[in-house]
Amino acid sequence: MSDSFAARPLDRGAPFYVAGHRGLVGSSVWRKLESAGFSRLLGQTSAELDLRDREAVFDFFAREKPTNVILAAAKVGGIAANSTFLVDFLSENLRIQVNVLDAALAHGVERLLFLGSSCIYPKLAPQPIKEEYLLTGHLEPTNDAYAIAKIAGILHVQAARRQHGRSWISAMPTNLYGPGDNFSPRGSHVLPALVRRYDEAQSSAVPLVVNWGSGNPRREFLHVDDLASACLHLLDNYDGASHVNVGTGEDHTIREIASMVADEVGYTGETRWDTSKPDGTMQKLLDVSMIRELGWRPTIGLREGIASTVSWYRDNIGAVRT
Ligand code: GFB
Repeated sequence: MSDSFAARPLDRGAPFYVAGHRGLVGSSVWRKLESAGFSRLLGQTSAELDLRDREAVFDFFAREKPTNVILAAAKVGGIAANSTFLVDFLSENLRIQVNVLDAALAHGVERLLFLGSSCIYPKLAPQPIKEEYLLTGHLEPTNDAYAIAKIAGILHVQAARRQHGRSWISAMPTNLYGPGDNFSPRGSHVLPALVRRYDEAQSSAVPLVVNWGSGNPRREFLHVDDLASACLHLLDNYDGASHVNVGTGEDHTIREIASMVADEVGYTGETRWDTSKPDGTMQKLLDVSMIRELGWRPTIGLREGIASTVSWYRDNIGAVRT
């Protein structure tokens, strides 16, 4: 790729802002950076800094002068939330991104990583999906508003590279899960929803569980701690214009995922599928050759990841986001 340069490993002593450090992704990134020896991590809760407030964001960057940034703050949710709160997903994500990226540009941030999502790709993209398939077809309607905001973020980062020579990059993770996820029945993604539903059914001896859709769509799941390690790997090793897919390269039907979760929680009752609920896209498996060539691959297997998520959920049942 012509606009791709060898990156130098980040300075572990430079101020590093993790936007969204309390979320699923940001908290994992924070733990990863701490364990990798970063000594000046900056984080703000949404009560301390509302990223939709442009003036407040500029004041924060002027005061703290971060050298490096990971933009993990976003309004996120599963298929129901995405297809219901379209304006919120479009508007809030655009405002957060534009404010953080503009402030980072104005205040000289050197390395920045923007996080997107695999839903940026066309609904009917050939599988596995290569980075270059972006903007080659229509989006999946259940998450088009969110996807358009994320696509704008990718373009914003590329524009900062082209117009201002910034060494900023973007990563596109596949479906994520792990400790600290949102387990709310209406707002969550499928994996935490299944963990909660099957765990509740098992503990109350409910004989029937009803999941959404047909169970036939295929999804690729990446543990959030693997994503965090990929983010640091990319910042240390990659400085190119193309966004980079981050996934495992393997997918499963939702039916298979449900069965793995049921096994893990010890549920032995019946499962049915409510086909009045949307399936969403039938497959979005990422082509992960690019990140593999950059020397990264995931280390947490799906069964192991589901087991640790179930155990985290059970330990934190009183405090999970509902
Ligand atoms: O994880 P999920 O909400 O998001 O749903 P997407 C994945 C699949 O699981 C769909 C099925 O086919 C759902 O119908 N499913 C079954 C369930 N039971 C449930 C349940 O109880 N809750 C949920 N949520 N799903 C999202 C996008 O799409 O993926 C976002 O809306 C984002 O924009 C995210 O990109 C990664 O994979 O369909």
